[in-house]
Amino acid sequence: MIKTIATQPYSDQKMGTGGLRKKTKVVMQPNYFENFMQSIFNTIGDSSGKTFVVGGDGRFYNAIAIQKLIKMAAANGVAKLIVGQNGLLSTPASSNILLKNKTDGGFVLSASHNPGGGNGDFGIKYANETGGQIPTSISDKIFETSKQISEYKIFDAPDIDLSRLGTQKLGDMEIEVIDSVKDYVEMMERIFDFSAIKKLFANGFSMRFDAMNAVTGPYAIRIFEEVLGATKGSVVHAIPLPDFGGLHPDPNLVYAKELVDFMFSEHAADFAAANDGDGDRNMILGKKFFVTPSDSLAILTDNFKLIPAYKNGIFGVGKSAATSSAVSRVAQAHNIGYYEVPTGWKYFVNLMDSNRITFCGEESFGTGSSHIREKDGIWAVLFWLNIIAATGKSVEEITREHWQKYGRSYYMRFDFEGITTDIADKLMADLENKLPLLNGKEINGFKIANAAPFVYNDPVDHSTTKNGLIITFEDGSRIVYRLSGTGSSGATIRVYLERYSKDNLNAEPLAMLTELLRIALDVAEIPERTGKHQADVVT
Ligand code: VG1
Ligand code: CO
Repeated sequence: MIKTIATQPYSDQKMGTGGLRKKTKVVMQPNYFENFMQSIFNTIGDSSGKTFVVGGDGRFYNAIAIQKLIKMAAANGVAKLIVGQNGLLSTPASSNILLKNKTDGGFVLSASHNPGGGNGDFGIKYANETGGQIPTSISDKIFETSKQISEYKIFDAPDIDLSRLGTQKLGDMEIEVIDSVKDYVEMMERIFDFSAIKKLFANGFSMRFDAMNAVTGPYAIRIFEEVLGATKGSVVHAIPLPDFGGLHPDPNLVYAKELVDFMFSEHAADFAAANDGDGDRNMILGKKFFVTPSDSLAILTDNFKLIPAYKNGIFGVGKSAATSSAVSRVAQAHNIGYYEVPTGWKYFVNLMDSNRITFCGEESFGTGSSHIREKDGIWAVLFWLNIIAATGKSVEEITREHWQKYGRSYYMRFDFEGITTDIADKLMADLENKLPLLNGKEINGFKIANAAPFVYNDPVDHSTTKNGLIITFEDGSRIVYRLSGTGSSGATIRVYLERYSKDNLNAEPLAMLTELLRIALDVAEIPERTGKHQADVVT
């Protein structure tokens, strides 16, 4: 019943910032998905006795890919798969199940915040026994294997019924279909003060949660409406759809526009949040108020004592280099560890495993803690609700008080999308060569203190990663340049700007950053080289 199928290698199965991400049409090419999965199984080596978690965000092609994955796992000698009902598991839920059951790894079929559907994107995130996505050293091996693959193994059997909870068998492999939501809710109940949040809703507090027609709908309905008592209908776009109903499930000011418009209208709720396709990102909004993810990380960290699971102390905090420095001031004030890592959650895993950090976050709407090894959208939302319940303050009050105490890091990100790869690569290479000449220079009143590539030395496995170029000015302002590693066509240049003020707390971010933006574009020659005078997406 195990078939060995001859195949030709593809040359492009290299994982990026968060797994393999491609156009759905690319993944649907003959044997494309099978090649990639077999490359993973070959890299793992002996799978006998091993257990893996399997789920996805429900996007187009999930249903087909998951059946292939199950049959290939059985053919490759895997002992057991734990699968989310109907193939659904959010990325954080998957990490939890992986850790809770001490399994050997997990697969989330998702391209995260990228659009789905036949003309959208598809992806595969692969985590190992740490509960986090594999380090580059392993993904490089998988990539090398994929370039030489000549056959794959698959079990010849009818499809597995994933709607039925409980245990089934495929050959010698056990398949346990589990409730996608239950374990996750139990974990959240252990972390946060659910009774305080219940009281908040019982007293009429209103909330809107936008699941963006992606995986978090069922989690959000269960937690916010059924368990915590938010009004029915508080969760919108709650049914996971294969094409996300045409939405681009990226929770930011641009793509979650409907929610943003609602929160800046007269009918705004007291609090709102959105999550991305696979449930690891979050956006936090108050009434007519937006919290930047960098500020959110700083505010959550500053308030750790209000949360039952963290009240006895936290180890430290990590942020990606591109994220604003707001949290560094909080770390200093609380005298806790502070780490800056390259972009991508996998870089936090060693820091969490070695008890160096408890919280971590990225400017790209990702926040989380060591309760799992992925960022966690609903966790961040519950953290905010818990702070609101404990303090009786609004999102805006909490944020403004934070600025009063620590000053404010004005922060924005500008994305230049759809650039020819060669042009983007050359732009970054030329800019890197130019950096040493910039040191000490003054441009339009901004004096450069340091200009260098960001290089990270992992204190645990001692690996070195170079990602992005950073210009730091004497007043603490920063420009960070990076190429995106999650796109599925062309290149995206990301420009991150930050400027700190101790006492000017109520300015418009763009007004504060206009000069820096001009410098950033000039120095890298972005308009000249890309033909773009404006960013495609500003967040
Ligand atoms: C982007 C973000 C990064 C995030 C990654 C995965 O990567 O900038 O912070 O970790 O997406 O997010 P890039 O390389 O395009 O900048 V998601 O929600 O996969 O899982
Ligand atoms: Co995501």
